[in-house]
Amino acid sequence: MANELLDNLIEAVVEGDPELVVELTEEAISQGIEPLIILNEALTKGITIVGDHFSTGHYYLPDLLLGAKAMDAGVKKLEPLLVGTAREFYGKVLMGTVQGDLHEIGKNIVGMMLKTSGFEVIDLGIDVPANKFIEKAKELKPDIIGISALLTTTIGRQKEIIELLIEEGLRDQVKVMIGGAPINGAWAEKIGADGYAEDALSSVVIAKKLIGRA
Ligand code: B12
Repeated sequence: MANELLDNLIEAVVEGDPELVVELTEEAISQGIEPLIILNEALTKGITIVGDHFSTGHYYLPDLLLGAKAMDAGVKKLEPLLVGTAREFYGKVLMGTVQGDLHEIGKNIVGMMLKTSGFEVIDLGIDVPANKFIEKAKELKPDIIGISALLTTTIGRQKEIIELLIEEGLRDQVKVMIGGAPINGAWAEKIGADGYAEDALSSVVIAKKLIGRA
């Protein structure tokens, strides 16, 4: 039953149907399925299929948008169940998606999980210029800067931000954690990031490691 429900939820994201996603997410919650299972095994799987359909030319941009809206509707239903369980304060994280990049779902989920786990998260949003990260880092003195990029054409911005931090003499005052679908450990190492994570749960592990609390 649970599996069938999760399969239907995947399908509802693939079909870009926010109302159905909300309905099925509520049903999954009421059946006692763990929110993280709903997130990882249904919503995220659904949006990944949407991306695959786009790369094979079966879906167009409006389909991507619909898929994103559908996923977002489900995530909003899960959010109250995921937040507010932390008992300890770990530190401050400044997050944003780089300039030229409008992808925010993954960043938002990472931010949500960090909050749940006891971090204060300041979200700069999407399409954030490198100098905005620097300006805000000076003003807010975060422990970690989290930089998201989803396009191969925008991941270079992560490098730019790290270079600016060095130029401004801030690099040793803050840890840098990067992420996004095209990001891997080799890229993180190449640009001198302190850490990278491929999903929201490992972001929390890495963030705690970076501040020496893992
Ligand atoms: C939804 C989506 C969109 C939506 C975004 C809506 C929104 N509000 O976010 C819209 C429609 C706007 C969009 C637009 C475009 N998109 Co798009 N999009 C996607 C799609 C289908 C899903 C992305 C997503 O939300 N995934 C779900 C989340 C949960 O996963 P995630 O983002 O990877 O995040 C996880 C990890 O990466 C990590 N993470 C993410 N950020 C961070 C940050 C830190 C600090 C850490 C530690 C971890 C971390 O943790 C997250 C949680 O698990 C992907 C396909 C894919 N497989 O990624 C394409 C995809 C990224 N898009 C793509 C493209 C080409 C585009 C467009 C250029 C299309 C066009 N022709 O206009 C535009 C670009 C717009 C722009 N300037 O940004 C390509 C990129 C190809 C490439 N190699 O560069 C992809 C891969 C699709 C494809 N297969 O071709 N897109």
